[in-house]
Amino acid sequence: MTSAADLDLPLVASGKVREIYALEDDRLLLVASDRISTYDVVHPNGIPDKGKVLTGISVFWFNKTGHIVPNHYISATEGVPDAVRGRAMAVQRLEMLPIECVVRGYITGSGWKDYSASGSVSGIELPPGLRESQQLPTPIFTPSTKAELGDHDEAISFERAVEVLGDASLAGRLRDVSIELYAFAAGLARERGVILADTKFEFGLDADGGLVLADEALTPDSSRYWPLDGYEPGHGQPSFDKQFVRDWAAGTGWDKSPPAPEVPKDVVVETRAKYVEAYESVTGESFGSWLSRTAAS
Ligand code: Q0Q
Repeated sequence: MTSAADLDLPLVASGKVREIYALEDDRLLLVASDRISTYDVVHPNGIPDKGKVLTGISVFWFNKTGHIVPNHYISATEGVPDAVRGRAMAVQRLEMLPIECVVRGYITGSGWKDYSASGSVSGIELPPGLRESQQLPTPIFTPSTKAELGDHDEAISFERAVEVLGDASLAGRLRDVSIELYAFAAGLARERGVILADTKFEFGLDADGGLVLADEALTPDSSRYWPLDGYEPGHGQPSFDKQFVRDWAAGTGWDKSPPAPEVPKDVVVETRAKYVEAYESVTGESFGSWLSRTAAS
């Protein structure tokens, strides 16, 4: 797979499974790799086409949500090197805000742990008696501060987010826009047989101080997607995309610390198929149409 050196572009930032490079005219190139991580540890071998599926899903949601808030997406072809076509997008460079905007429509994961211990999530009191994976009465905004690479994000209260941003009005707008984006996407996903349980947005400010949706949007890496078919509160739900890898990993005796084991071929094949299924379920379009639209000329 193409690396930073191959692209011959200045590297701006790198994450576990993605990189950002500098393009001309104050644009950036957001590149998604085929790497997969479970329990925050990256496996040595990737899932073919994972980067293209996640980029295609982001582009789908950027194109669907411009009526709610502007976003940084520019193009998946113009200015995108042939070597990363389909798994990269040119985006507007922004001044990124230091808050991860998490919206939860269902109580699961760390939110379930928080609720079980305290009856609340990130300082938001919830009704008693909720069962794991149950849909919340209304989606909740549970921000976190961005961790350094390798650390976990830290859940904070809305009040703390106001302090971190130094601007109560901006914090309120992040909350309102994040909830509106989630509700819109969750409604559309459910029509297509997929539950969007929760998601994480990142925003930046443009040169005029306007709020702009950035990073990836509503992908299986930044969200929990569950199949609607078989959904049952009262226990954890199977991840739409990562369940095969998690189930295999659980059977290997791996202690979830680095290094992660190599994913066997059959699990790679099944997981790729789930990513393609996620693309086609969420967007309503064939994955082949994404490949064709973004193919190098
Ligand atoms: C920017 N990131 C995230 C990241 C490592 C993504 C910088 N439009 C933008 C964006 C975006 N998106 C960023 N900076 C300026 N303008 C996003 C955290 C980090 C790999 C991928 N870092």
